[in-house]
Amino acid sequence: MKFESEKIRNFVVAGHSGSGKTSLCDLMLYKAKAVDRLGSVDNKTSVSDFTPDEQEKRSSIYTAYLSCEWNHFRFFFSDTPGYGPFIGEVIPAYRASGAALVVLDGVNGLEMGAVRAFKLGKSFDIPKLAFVNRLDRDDADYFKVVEQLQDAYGKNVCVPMTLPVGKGAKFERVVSVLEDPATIPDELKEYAAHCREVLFDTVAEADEALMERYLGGEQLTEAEVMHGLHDALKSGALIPVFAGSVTKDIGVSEVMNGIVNISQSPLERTRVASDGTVIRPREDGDAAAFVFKSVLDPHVGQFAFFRVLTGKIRSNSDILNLNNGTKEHIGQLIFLNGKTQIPIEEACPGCICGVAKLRATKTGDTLGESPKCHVMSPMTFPSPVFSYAVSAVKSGDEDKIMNGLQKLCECDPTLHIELNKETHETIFSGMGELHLQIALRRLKEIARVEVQVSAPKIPYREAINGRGEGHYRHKKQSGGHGQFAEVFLRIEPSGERFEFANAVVGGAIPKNFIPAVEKGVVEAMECGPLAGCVVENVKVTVYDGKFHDVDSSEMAFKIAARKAFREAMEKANPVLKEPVMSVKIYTPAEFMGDITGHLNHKRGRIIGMSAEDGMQVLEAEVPLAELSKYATELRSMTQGRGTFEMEFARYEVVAPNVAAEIINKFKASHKEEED
Ligand SMILES: Nc1nc2c(ncn2[C@@H]2O[C@H](COP(=O)(O)OP(=O)(O)OP(=O)(O)O)[C@@H](O)[C@H]2O)c(=O)[nH]1
Ligand SMILES: [Mg+2]
Repeated sequence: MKFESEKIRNFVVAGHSGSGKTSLCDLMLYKAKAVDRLGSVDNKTSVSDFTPDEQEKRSSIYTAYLSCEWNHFRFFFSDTPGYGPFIGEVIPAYRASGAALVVLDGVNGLEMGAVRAFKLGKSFDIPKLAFVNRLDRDDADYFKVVEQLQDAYGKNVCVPMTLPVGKGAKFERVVSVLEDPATIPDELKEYAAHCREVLFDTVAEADEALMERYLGGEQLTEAEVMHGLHDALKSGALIPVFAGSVTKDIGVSEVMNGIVNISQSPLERTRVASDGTVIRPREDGDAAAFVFKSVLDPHVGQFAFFRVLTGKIRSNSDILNLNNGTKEHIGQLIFLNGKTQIPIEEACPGCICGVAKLRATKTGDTLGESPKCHVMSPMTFPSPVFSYAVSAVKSGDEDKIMNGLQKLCECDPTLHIELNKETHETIFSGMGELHLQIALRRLKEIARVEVQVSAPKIPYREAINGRGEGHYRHKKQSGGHGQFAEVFLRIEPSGERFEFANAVVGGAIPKNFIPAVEKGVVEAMECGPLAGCVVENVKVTVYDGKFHDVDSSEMAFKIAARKAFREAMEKANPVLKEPVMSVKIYTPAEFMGDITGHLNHKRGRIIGMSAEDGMQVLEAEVPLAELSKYATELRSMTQGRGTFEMEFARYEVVAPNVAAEIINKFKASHKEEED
């Protein structure tokens, strides 16, 4: 099978969960005869939602890469999950695509998932098309959804290309606003004429010569209109809106034709490499491709998926990984239809294809036929908002778990794994509870290990508000080899994490033991006196001591310093500090009251409010300790429509009443351990 870039259309299907993206993709495959039988989400036969997890939930979890031929054009498209926490699957699909087809529910209209889909389209600078689906339902209202879109993205930008004839159960077909007005039902004539006028205005505005003819009353040819719409779509001046029902197979051919007729070919899509060079795709010349995704196949191992940017990549050829200089061998190239792999000989710009067993290639790398090819910038992903502390059920499985989790993180950049040095826990983070649970189920499949999870400990820290002095004489001189060391030190608050000064005069502590004193202090700082947390922001000055010619040792000075530091800490008004996060919450306006009230209970500070694409954006600072279940809480507070981002802001002193609770809890659990 060979492809021609001019005849490729490459798009991502995105939108809110439940709007019908997967059903639409199954129908497109069926209509294009890429499959013999129409797949169905409800019957668990979808080509796109093929994993057991997706079939069980009847909802997409992973992006499925699909392909079919329509009107002699090759479509490479992807069906993305609408559920917010699976954003790590959606971003790579956008990066690989040349346009976004945003699916909306004709009843619920412009929901959070659709807003996000448009926003991603804007940030990846790709044309956006809208398909208003589920218009067969009685309470659906196409015109209301169009109005919502126009309010959010511009009245003359979101223009209907097709209109529904009949409503609800009587919805029977769509008409194109560009077709002969005589064939448009009377009740739609005026609306269609208005849409046509806006479209013609848009087309004419882009071209002075056309504008002159248009204003002079001349008819524009169909080719001129299509060309103009194509340019307007490309520049973002137009978001064409289509009406339909996947269940009834109404309006879908019109969307597919629209994609063929007015969206870009991959040869038109220039990209900027990380060194600023503009890449203009061509079918000849040195080939380059961007690896946007890795998939773990239990049988084959790692599979790399790439989008060809320029030139042709062939099966059984060599290529360079431009990020690390490794020579890679491309074995059998394939493209996908869900889980079905279709072998191909060569791939041209716009193709989305995959290859197994690359040696040293990760997601975000660029492959190139020559070292002169340019490296593309990697993708950026939102930071995780939900974490588990994970540990092995069976001791000895720790390495297997770590390896397995690392592989999962390579496949999904919104998953993170790290060993927290302060709490000594392995922290597995992602975009929500369900996201992590699904990943842990995958871990069980690939590594055959069981893990247990708990809420991560908060890495509190301890600091001081005042100054303090400490002294300790360590002496064990009865029987055997004796031990002796004495240390006097003082501590004070510091802007640095840790400062150490030696103010000992006259050799009260010989110079060679000073490093041991510092080591003793550093060890003591690992476990503060209040709640056993790491101590920071202290300056320690050792100013006096005593030693013994025979019995003093490094060990003895370490012990003395440790104890002296602890005494000084207790006198220096120690305080507990906690990590505070900057939080950005996106929500429909109706939930703002509940969200702010809830944040107040969480010791949160509201920093600001604004509006973005029809959503309210609330910025706040909230202690991490209050956010451990926020991803889940926000979902339930907003019926799944609110999302949030967070990042570390700073450590702040914990209010005394809250600190007392934490300290008491620590002391109680410590006592239990000692008992
Ligand atoms: N009435 C009606 N139902 C539809 C239509 N299209 C899809 N559905 C149903 O809507 C439900 C959700 O459809 P999906 O295709 O799974 O939706 P999705 O957008 O892929 O959802 P996520 O994968 O969760 O993001 C299924 O039960 C479909 O049968 C339609 O045109 N009309
Ligand atoms: Mg789906």
